Amino acid sequence: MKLRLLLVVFLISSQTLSAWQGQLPLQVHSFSEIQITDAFWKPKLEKVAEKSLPAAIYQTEVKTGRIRNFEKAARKQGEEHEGIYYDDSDVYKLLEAIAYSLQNFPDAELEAKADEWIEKIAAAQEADGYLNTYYSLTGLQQRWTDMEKHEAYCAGHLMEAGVAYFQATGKRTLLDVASRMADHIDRQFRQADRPWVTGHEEIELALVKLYKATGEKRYLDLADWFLDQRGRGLGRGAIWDKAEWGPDYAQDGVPVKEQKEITGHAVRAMYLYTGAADVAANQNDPGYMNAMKTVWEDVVYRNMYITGGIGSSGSNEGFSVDYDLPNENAYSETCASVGMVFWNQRMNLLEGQAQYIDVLERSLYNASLDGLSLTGDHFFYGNPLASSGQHSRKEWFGTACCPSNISRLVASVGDYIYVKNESALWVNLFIGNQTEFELSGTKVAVEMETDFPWDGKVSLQLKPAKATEFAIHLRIPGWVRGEPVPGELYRFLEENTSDLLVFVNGEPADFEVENGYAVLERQWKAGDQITYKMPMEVKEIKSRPEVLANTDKIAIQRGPLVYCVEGADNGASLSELVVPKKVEFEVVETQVLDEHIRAIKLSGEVASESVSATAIPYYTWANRGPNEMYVWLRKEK
Ligand code: FUB
Ligand code: ZN
Repeated sequence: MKLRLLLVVFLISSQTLSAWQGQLPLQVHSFSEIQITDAFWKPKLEKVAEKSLPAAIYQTEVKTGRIRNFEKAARKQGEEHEGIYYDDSDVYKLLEAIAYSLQNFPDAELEAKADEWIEKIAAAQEADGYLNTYYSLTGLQQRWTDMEKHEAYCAGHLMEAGVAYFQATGKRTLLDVASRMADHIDRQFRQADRPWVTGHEEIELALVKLYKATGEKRYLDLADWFLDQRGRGLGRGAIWDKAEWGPDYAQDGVPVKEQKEITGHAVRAMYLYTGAADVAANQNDPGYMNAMKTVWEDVVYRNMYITGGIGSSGSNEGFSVDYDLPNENAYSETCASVGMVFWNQRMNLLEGQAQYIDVLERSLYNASLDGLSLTGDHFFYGNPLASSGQHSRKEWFGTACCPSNISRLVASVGDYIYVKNESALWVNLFIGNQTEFELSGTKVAVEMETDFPWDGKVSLQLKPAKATEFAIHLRIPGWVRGEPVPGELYRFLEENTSDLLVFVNGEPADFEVENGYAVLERQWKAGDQITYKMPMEVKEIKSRPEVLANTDKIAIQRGPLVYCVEGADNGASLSELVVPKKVEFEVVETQVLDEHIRAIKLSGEVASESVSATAIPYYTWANRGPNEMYVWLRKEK
């Protein structure tokens, strides 16, 4: 018995290793090479440009003192810091979102505003490269004394912004400011062998971006050094001193390569694992990946909402005990869902497995998008799965991490459509676009057309410059394969009745299924067309019995979208709704504000009484005033 177990372990780890020596990790096909033409996403990119960014700019420089802090730090006249010690990060994250948006929609006025801010940021940098307005204005002698004070977190967002703005505009000022701060940090800690555990992770993933943008290997080494600091009893500061939190709150209880469970603050965890995956990908080091696979299962199998949201508990902004997934009190921070998108993308790059995109897609289309109002200028910080009417989207928050996070994600959503290597491409998300690849040495223009997520038909037009052999991997979503999420936290009530259909030039195509993808490998020529049709049945979902909040309840999903019932469509007493055992679903085209959607009308009888209700996609709720809302609905036994 023991021998067999050993053999299995050996086979698994040797598979992992051989994968590393083969075609993995895959590469992101950058959104900057993609033109989004999609009817669902393009208006969202426009809303971010036209509404979200101006709203955030107004809050950042007029309503709050975030930009004034940089001006004051540059003046060095002992003026007071305004706001919270991590507010610089919001300025940087907003600049990153602006950089992405400028690539989608060039805008001279917006670019001039960003340039103006960047001059102010550069002027606030200390002579030794240090940059943090909180400490510049409250006393530089206190800098780097409390690991919880987010200095490295703010620096990370500065680096992400510097890289993004350089890539968008070719302008180096912010990138150089970020590099000087990174050099300062490297001298302070890694080169000085001075312990430092980042209380809020972020700099790790940012340093990898900085390394890739500058080619300076020391930034990658510094990222790895920060990861390696964790779990060794080196953490000092407010969170470590707080008895109910301790090191696990900041994922500092165990060295990263030995971690097995998800703990603590959800956003911190997501940024940590994203950074660890980035370092792993650039160092061909399977240590981080092997640990993260177990942590990922802990998240997805036991601690994730059906919306893809995570971090159910408000008290620690993070994880609670397994299966503790309350609906009305769900925290499910927008930033944590954005982090789920980042982390799952990296896991997919490392392993080439579609299951990570199943989770990414769920978090993106549901818990993340819910963070942004349909008007683009109001935001959710937490994303509950039930409401008695007490929740509403806000213009801004005291801690304003979420608005710029969802803005940067939406503006760069093209990053999640494809991944590639030298001789193959993987279609991960179904978003209408035009782009060009270089595959097997040939330029290949690709055009994707679809009405997803409302319709499951996707067509791909291929135009290689000359007939060329390469492979196309089409993701077969879990909700097509009959498994809403990897693991058994959620199951469909009924088996699937139809399957994926794939056609090449109108003829049914044979395909191998590999790692959750339909693989089409052949010589492709200009004009070839792939069409595939994913069934978009309305599905009822139940959760594991351990999730007590969902006992005797079902949720409704169609395609990647989780649905909810809201007072605006259903009047009062929604909490008394019982879904008939034999329920009929009808998909109807309608609108919520200016958003064209497919609603689902459900009807039937419960105890000889007719019952009917209208469900809308979860991400569209709370756009018509405060309302009752439920994702999980009582089901007739
Ligand atoms: O601490 C900075 C950000 O504020 C975190 O990522 C969010 O969870 C919020 O606490
Ligand atoms: Zn947030």
